[in-house]
Amino acid sequence: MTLLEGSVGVEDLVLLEPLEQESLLKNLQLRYEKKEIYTYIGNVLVSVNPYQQLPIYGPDFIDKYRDYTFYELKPHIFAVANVAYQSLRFRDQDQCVLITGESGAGKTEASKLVMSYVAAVCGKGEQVNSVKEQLLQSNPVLEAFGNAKTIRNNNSSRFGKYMDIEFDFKGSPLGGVITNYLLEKSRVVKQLKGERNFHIFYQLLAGADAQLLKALKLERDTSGYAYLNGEVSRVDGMDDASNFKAMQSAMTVIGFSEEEMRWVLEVTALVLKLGNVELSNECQANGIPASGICDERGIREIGEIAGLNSEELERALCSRTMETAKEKVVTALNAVQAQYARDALAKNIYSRLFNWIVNRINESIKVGTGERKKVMGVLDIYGFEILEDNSFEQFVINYCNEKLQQVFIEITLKEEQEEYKREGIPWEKVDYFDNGTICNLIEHNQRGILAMLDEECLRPGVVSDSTFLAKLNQLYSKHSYYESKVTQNTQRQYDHTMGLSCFRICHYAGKVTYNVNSFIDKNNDLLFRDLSQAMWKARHPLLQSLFPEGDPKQASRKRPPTAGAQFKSSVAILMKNLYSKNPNYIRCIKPNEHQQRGQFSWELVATQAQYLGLLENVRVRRAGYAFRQVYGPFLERFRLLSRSTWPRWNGGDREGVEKILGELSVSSKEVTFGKTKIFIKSPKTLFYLEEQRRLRIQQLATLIQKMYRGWR
Ligand code: AD9
Ligand code: MG
Repeated sequence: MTLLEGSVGVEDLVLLEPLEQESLLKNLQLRYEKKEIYTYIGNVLVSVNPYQQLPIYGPDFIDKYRDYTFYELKPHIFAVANVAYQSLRFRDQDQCVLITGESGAGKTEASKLVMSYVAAVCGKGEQVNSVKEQLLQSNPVLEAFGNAKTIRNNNSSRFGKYMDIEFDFKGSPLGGVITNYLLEKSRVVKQLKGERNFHIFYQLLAGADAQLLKALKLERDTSGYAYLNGEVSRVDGMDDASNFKAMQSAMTVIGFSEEEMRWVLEVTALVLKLGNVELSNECQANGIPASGICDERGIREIGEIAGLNSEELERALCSRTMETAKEKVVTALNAVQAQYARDALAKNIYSRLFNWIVNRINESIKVGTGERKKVMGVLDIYGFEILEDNSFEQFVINYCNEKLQQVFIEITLKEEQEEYKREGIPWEKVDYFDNGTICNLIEHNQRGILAMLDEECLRPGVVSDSTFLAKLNQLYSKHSYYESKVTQNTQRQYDHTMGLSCFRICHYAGKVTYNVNSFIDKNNDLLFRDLSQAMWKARHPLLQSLFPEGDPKQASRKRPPTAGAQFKSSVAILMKNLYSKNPNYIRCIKPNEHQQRGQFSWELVATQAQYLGLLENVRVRRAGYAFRQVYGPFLERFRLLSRSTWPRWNGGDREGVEKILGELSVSSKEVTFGKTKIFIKSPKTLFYLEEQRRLRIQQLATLIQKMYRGWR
């Protein structure tokens, strides 16, 4: 097929002619201009963010997609959701829907569309509807606390999310489990120019009535809060007050009690108020500057909300206790150190509150262990990030994306080849980039960057970000995917743009330069014991429960795992989970940097298409086959199309399939017979078969009607 001017391009990139980056982008652009935002690569869905509401998600579309097979209708996210759900139900295969793409590409919207489609087609009844509502209503709650306006996306998810939805044998939802990954907690205390803090703070101030604000000791005006940098308080098209109401009613649906909801808002208010606690070098302890609190009222109010003695809180913020085997030594912190401690406390309270909310939702949607379940996982995780200044957060986010790419490569590409091998079908080798070496560079148990970082964090003596970097530079001086200012080997150009405190990783998606500043600190993620102990003493039940390590009886001397180690192990669990399921891919693309409808920036899409490996994906698909199925079910479905196999067939499955395709004169170039499966090259052939089947069913129905009338 060629791309005709004025047409909407090809619906499946496998049919593209000629196949190259240019034609692939042209096809996406052509379709985007015609508001056709979805395109297939075989069973992978490419989705380009329309930045406008399209009339393609209503009940009419749900009905359409539930009744047809994958290739019969236009490419659509509902078709992917439908295949996943139907395979879960009728083939007894656990599914996962992997949604990837960069910030603002449409992952979260896609995940909500998948969830709402599945909710619309799965089961009925009061009990089932209540489970569905709980699952769907988890979104507004998590978005309020975990999303924020960034430069790239007005509703950017600042955490990764994986949700398993569990079904019974009839395909009705029973409940689910949400796993969250690494909330960007640094946002609580500081935001970039043009960005906001998490939505909930603005929602609370705009949406709470006067009585609630008074009870929480808050003022409505956002400009009075140091943690809401004041520069942007409103987002175009976003109604914080009504979102607050929606969030509250979502919490009620999920099953949060009135009391729990009050606790959550109190802890949120507490974080805001903590930001306004000004610390200055007002006292002098033995001639050394020591910090003190300027605004006594603020700290008193925090004490009242938290059920804490405010003097004790002040002491915890302004000093640090070092315990040795023999004695306790209390040192006064200077203002800078105390501000650091205050911010660390705010970040910790907020991120622990977020985890508590996720756990509380999980408690409500949890399914009993006795039942046999089928599972559909939906992954909406932060996309690959290349910012101007990349730190520890970008490092772990990009590591996660590197792993997801590995899953994609291994499953889609390697599996594809291996299946042909297993089925005894000739295979033309397609070269693809295997990113295993990059994953190893980061995660190798002894020699990986994360292991080096942990080693440095735990090593006694003077450690710093620069000793960590020096270690990396020494270890990876010859590594093909590692670069730094001092490891320029003979093949590489000396790079003047890279700072001395930086290292660079050549990720599958592009080169990213990371600044090591604060890597040690962020990986350690330690909160002074004085603060956790003070929080544990709070009479506020929720706040207290967030700091179990503050309990002097419980406090173990054992160091908690580092942030990097925790992330690595949760990624490993995620990967294991994904490998055990049948994957369905949605690759989201962001068409422009301005969140504008109708704009298609060629350069921007080209970069994404390249690192999503779209062309490579099409090549593999095209060298291969768009459709394959085990002979038995295929014969069962199309048996009625041949006189030899209908109404009865006593031969083998493969022979039956041969008979059908022979009788329909399907070209031998179009199909290949594997050991256990039939392989069909183009979606068109499959579509032709489906069409023939439909006509035949109509014909049979008319026949039966006639016979029935005859009998009467
Ligand atoms: V981030 O990595 O969390 O920053 P996402 O999740 O990839 O990012 P998101 O789904 O939040 O992006 O989409 C960004 C915005 O694009 C949404 O707020 C919508 O305004 C818009 N969008 C995305 N998908 C669609 C769609 N299918 N229809 C209409 C859409 N608008
Ligand atoms: Mg998102």
